[in-house]
Amino acid sequence: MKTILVAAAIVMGALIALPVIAQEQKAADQQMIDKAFDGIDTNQNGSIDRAELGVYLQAIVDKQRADFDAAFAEMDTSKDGKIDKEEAKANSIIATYFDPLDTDKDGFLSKVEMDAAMEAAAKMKN
Ligand SMILES: [Ca+2]
Ligand SMILES: [Ca+2]
Repeated sequence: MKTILVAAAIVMGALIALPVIAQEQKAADQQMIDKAFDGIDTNQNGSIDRAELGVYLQAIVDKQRADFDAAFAEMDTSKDGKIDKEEAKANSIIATYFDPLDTDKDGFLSKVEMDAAMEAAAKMKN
């Protein structure tokens, strides 16, 4: 189980970390931070409450999911909705952790298996 979680975290990182880091670097620009703050502070009262933060974090999760879906679709070159070992070769990390991620051992990584890996990795961060 622990191996699966570690593999999941690494795969997650491979799929979504790079764009997120790029965004954080851009956010270093003060203007971007102000803009982001205003974007989160939807009622424009100068502070961010729990509900506003919740909406913002949900948007990040949704974005990550969209990125994940896009990454999955890109890897699935045969468009059969699952990643086989040949397709996994496009990402050396996923290729390396293919077996632990293939929890039902059918020789394919389904979206459900990749989703489970993503959720396990998200939980591990908390
Ligand atoms: Ca496929
Ligand atoms: Ca499988």
